Amino acid sequence: MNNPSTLVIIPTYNELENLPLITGRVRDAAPQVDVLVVDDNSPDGTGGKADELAADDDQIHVLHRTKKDGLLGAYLAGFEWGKERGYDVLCQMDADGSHAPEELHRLLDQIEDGADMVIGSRYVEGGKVVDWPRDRFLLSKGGNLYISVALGTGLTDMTAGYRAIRREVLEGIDLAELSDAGYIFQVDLAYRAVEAGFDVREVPITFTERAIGESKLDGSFVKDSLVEVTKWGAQHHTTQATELASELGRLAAYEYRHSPLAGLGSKAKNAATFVSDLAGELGKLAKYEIDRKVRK
Ligand SMILES: Nc1nc2c(ncn2[C@@H]2O[C@H](COP(=O)(O)OP(=O)(O)OP(=O)(O)O)[C@@H](O)[C@H]2O)c(=O)[nH]1
Ligand SMILES: [Mg+2]
Repeated sequence: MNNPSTLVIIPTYNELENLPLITGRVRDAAPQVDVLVVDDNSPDGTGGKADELAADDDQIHVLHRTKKDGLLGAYLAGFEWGKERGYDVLCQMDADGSHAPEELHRLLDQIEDGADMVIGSRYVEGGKVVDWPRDRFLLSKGGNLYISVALGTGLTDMTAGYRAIRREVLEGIDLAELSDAGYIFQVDLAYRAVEAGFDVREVPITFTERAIGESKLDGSFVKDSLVEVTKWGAQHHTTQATELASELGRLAAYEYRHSPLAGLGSKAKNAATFVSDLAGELGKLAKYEIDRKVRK
C-alpha cells in the first residue's frame, strides 16, 4: 500500500505549554501526517491555543469537547472524526512529550510493512524509560509482564499509549464495549485486536517522563486494571495457565528483588513486594473466576 493517509490524535487536558511543542515536533518529524487535537475544554486555555495553531497550519485540526471525560472518550471521538474523513491510519500520542514524534516513523514503517496495529513499547528489546522513579518503572513493567502472561498475547507493553492503528481494526472491533477505567482500555483494545486476528506488533521506543504540566491519573488504576485483566484471562485460559500467570508474577517479583535494581533503595523493594503480593492475589481471583464459570 502506498502512503496511507495518517492522522495523529493528541488528547489534551491542561497542556497549554506542551501543545505547541508537541505539534511542532510532529509537523517537523512527519510532515506528511495530519494532527487532531482533542481538547476537553481545558481550564488553562489549551483549546484556544489549539485553535491558533490550526489557523496557521491546515494540517492541524481541533476537536473541542465540552467537559473532561477521560482518555477513552477523547480517543473514541478522535477515531470517529478520523474515520469520517477517510484516514487509513489513526495514531495515539500523548501531548506531554512522553511519546517522541521523532520515533513515529518506527510505528508507521511497520504499518507500511503490513501490520494492523503497532505499539510503541517500553519493554521490548531496545525500548527505554527515561526519568521514571524506579518504583513506577517496576510497577509498570511488572504489571505488563503479568498482563502479557494472563492474556497470552506475547506483547510486552499492552498499557502503552503510543500506537498506530489501521482503520480496519477500529471498524472490526466494537469500540463501545471497551472497558473504561484508567488505561485499561488500551489493554482491552490491543487484546481485542489480537483476538480478532489482526497483526499486532511492537517496536521499541524511548518513553520520557513529562517535564512540564501535571499528571491526570493517580495510581489506583493500576490495581483496578490488573484485576480486570485477570478476569479476561480467566475467561480465555485454563486454570493451569492462570496459575502459571500467578507463578510468573511471583517469579518476576523475585527477580526484581534480587536484581541490582533492588539494591538501589527501599522504594524499589516495596514495589517488587507489591507486585509479588498483587500477583498472588490476582492468581486467587483468577481461580475464583474460573470456578464460578465452571459451576455455571
Ligand atoms: N481530552 C482529554 N485528554 C486527557 C484527559 N486526561 C488526560 N488527557 C491527556 O492524555 C494524555 C496522557 O495523560 P497524562 O496526564 O500524561 O497521563 P500519564 O502519562 O499517566 O501521567 P504523567 O506520568 O504525569 O505524564 C495527555 O496528553 C493528557 O493531556 C481527558 O480527560 N481528556
Ligand atoms: Mg504522560
